[in-house]
Amino acid sequence: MKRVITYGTYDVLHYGHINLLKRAKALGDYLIVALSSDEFNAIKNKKSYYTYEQRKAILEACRYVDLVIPENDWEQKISDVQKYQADIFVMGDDWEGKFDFLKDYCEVIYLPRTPDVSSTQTKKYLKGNKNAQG
Ligand code: C2G
Repeated sequence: MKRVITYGTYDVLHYGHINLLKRAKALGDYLIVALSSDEFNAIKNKKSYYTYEQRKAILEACRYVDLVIPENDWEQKISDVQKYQADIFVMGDDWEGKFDFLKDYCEVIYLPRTPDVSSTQTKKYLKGNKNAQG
């Protein structure tokens, strides 16, 4: 039973997120997503459109996700890997190298990001349309 863990805000879920989750799940049998809390998003200077509970409900509906846990700070990854017995830590390669300290505890894999899609871009587009509709 190979367990995979990944972290993120996962706001306004899009195919880039799904592409990451799909590949992460394919590396093992069980995928844990540590989902950034609204408070941690503030620390990351990210304002999500959906609340933690809403983002959690959306992720739990995703076929690739087995468990969603809260991500409250930058310091919890080592204890998470130990607590949830993760064999593999996965992130998009915009984080390449940033979490190599976890190599002492599990396999660390950075996967290529899906180009040309982001929650920020989607939100900007929708905002523009709303203004256009007045
Ligand atoms: N991602 C991707 N392709 C995109 C957008 C995102 O592969 N076009 C990946 C990111 O690399 C990340 C995951 O999807 O692995 C979630 O993206 P975000 O919600 O933007 O996560 P982030 O804010 O980078 O949070 O402790 C780690 C942080 O919580 C990571």
